[in-house]
Amino acid sequence: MRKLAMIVAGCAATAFTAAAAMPSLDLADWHASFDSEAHPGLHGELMTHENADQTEVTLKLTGAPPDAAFPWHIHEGPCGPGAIVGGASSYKPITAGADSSATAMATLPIVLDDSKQYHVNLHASAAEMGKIIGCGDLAR
Ligand SMILES: [Cu+2]
Repeated sequence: MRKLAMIVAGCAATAFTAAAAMPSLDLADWHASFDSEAHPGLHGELMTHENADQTEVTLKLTGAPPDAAFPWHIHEGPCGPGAIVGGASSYKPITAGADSSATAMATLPIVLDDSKQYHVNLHASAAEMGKIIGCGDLAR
């Protein structure tokens, strides 16, 4: 069992690396960017990468308040209300370092539907989930 798990993990890592290195435009991948009125100077960039039946999501922030932690998700629909995509437990809050930058990754157990709209949002804090401080529509 242990050997099998290592082989599977190795294949996944290899496939991800090989695909990430490709310079071509991959229509399966989505991206989004946003700024924050609540935190002037805060900028977010989101990229997705489809990997078999999963979606690897990377969110990068610059200009964030140092040590701030923001819950974030991809939601269905354009910026506004919408269900969380891939389950809330797939996402861990993104935490800024002393240099005001942050990177978070999430692995969603699904692939995004080309016929749907999605957005990424940044919540003010775990205690203020209803306050959205940044939002960007996903585009391909
Ligand atoms: Cu959210």
